[in-house]
This record gives sequence, structure tokens and C-alpha cells, in this order.
Amino acid sequence: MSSNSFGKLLTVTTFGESHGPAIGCVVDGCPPGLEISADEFAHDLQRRATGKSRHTSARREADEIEILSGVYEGRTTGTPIGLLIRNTDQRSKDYNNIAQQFRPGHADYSYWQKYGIRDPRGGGRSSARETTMRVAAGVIAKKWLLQRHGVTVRGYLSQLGEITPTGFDWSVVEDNPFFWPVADQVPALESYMDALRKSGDSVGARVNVVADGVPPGWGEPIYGKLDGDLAAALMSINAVKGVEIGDGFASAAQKGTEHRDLLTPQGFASNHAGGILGGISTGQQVTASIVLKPTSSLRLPGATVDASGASVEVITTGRHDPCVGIRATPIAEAMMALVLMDQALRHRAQCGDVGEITPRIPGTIDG
Ligand code: EPS
Repeated sequence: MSSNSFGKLLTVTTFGESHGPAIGCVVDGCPPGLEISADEFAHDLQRRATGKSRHTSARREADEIEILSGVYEGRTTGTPIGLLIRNTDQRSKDYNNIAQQFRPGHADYSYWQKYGIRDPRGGGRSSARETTMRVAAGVIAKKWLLQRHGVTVRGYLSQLGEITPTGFDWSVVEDNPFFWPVADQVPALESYMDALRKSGDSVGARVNVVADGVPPGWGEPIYGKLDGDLAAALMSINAVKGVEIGDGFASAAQKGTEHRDLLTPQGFASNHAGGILGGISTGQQVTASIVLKPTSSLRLPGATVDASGASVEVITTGRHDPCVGIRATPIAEAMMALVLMDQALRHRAQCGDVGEITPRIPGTIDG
């Protein structure tokens, strides 16, 4: 299968299936000298992992990273960094009954039509399990961005079904299993998810991700725009159905006078553009938002066809997420970090000798 790699100067290749012996990735192009140890991957991997609350899949994976290459005495050497995680809690019998059926809303049918063969155990490569290695690779990018440029990337859940935040506080996002920015709403989210799980249905969600500290100049017009790369990277996350940069689709209803971000010597007066103009960062916060579809593996029966083309009703049993978006915040952060690091290296390669450019205004006023 091709197209398992992305990036230009920092490339990431992921491999492995949800129920295979292991999943892994190769991160190539990381500059030498970055201190990194296996322990440093645990935090983000655990933020994304299943089995952390009753609101996500009950599969329990250790998600322990083995560094296979590219690191010597705790520092990157500039050679490809090989990372591996062994799968330890597959329960492939959950998929025996549906191995010859196509779940509605799932990639089963389209993978079958493309390859004429598929690994039905846990969805193979189309499983959310594939996102694990994106998060692992993202740990390297987050660390490099912070050390080299003071850039931070963080995200939060900005919609769960029809529920939206009633306020905003970064300090509570990591204190609840949803990455939700309003502490008072968490009990309501828990009740909503409990009822949803009981009903056997699933729901969609939205995640916002932002990068602070990105300097102006990152991004390559025309075909390597920063927003273009972000859109592609975020859309490549399994289950993502929509991506917005800045005000995104809301821009359709805006007037130019409302949408444009006025420039002052003290900084931009607003940030409707999401920190990107002409595909190049402006020095403002880079903002993106993604929508993940409702999980398609449902125990509620649905019409489909089987591999012989006969009409059947499919029921999916097993340990599924009623809302895969609940675990998506670290994945979106990782993809944004990887794109930013790639673009930072590309900017250095072409424009590293340009020198100081004036005038440079700070980012967004009060932003
Ligand atoms: C998934 C189904 C469940 C989840 C899995 C994603 O796995 P299983 O194959 O065991 O039924 O647990 O998520 C992970 C294992 C993970 O690490 O994210 C699916 O169909 O996408």
C-alpha cells in the first residue's frame, strides 16, 4: 500500500495494523542533537490511549515505545528514527462475524473495492489504532519546535454531538477525559456519553488545535502552503470529515471589513485568518479545527451487503469508542506539530540566509 508517508524535509512513515503484532513509524529528517528518550513519549500516548475512561474503547494497550534507531546516548543522530509499539490486547474474534460484511459508514467497502483483499481484524490500517504512531512522531516535533522556536501546540474538544463549550479555560482541558475547556459542563458530558453508550449509538465531535509562537514566514506558496499542508495532514486522520483554518467556513457569511485582520504597530487587531495569509504564517496563533464523524462500528443493526453481494443486517460487537473524537485532541496536535516542523525546516533551507525583515509586528493584540 503506498501513501503511508507525509512531509518533505521531515518525513513520517507509519506502518502496522490494529491486530498485527506491532505498529510503528519512521521519522526521517529530524536534525541531530535533539535529546529524546522512550519515557518522553508516554505522556501524549496515554492522553490518546483507549481504556482510560468508560467513555472510550475498553481495549487496554500498554503503548510502550521502543526506539529502534536514530538515537544514540539519548540524542538524535540525524538518521531515521524508528519507533515501535507492540500490540498486546487484540481480540480478533470480535470481528469473525463481520469479516465477510461491510460495515455501513466504515472503510470496509472502499478498502475492499480498492485492493480486493483486506485485514478485517479491527479495521487494519483504517483503525484509530493507526493514529498512535502519529502521536509518537508528534512528540519529537513538539519537542523540537519548543526548544528551537518556543512554539507550543495544544488542542481541546470544541463540540461533542450538539454540545458546545459555554466558556473557555485552558487550565481545565487536561483535567477531564474529554479535553473539554469548561469544568462545569463535564458532568453533563458524562451523562450524555453514558446515555449514548447505553443506546448503542455513536456521535461526532469537533477538535480545535492551535499553535502559539510560530514566527512569520513558515509555509510555501503555492502548492506547499502551510494551510494546505495542515488541511491534508489533519484530513488524513482516520474519521476526519472536515477541516477549517481560522474562521474557515464561517468566512462565507463575512464581509471583507469583518474578515480582514487589521495591522497596527502593536500587532494584528484580530485573527480571522488563523495566522496564515497566502499560505505563509503571519506570526499570529495558527488555528485549525477538525470534525470527526460518528464511529461506524455499532451494535445497532444496519443494512449492508456481504462479500457475495447478498443483503444482510450487520451488528458490530466488541470494544468500540462511542465517540472517537474524544481521543482525537492529541492526534490533531501531533499532526499540526509535524507539519510545522516540516515547514520550519523547509523555510530554513530556502530562506535561512534572508536575514532580518522589517517591519515585524507582534502577533495578535491580546492574542
Ligand atoms: C477501533 C476499534 C477498537 C478500538 C481501536 C479503534 O479496537 P479493536 O480493534 O480492538 O476492536 O480500541 O482503538 C485502538 C486500539 C487505539 O489504540 O486507538 C476502530 O475500529 O477504529
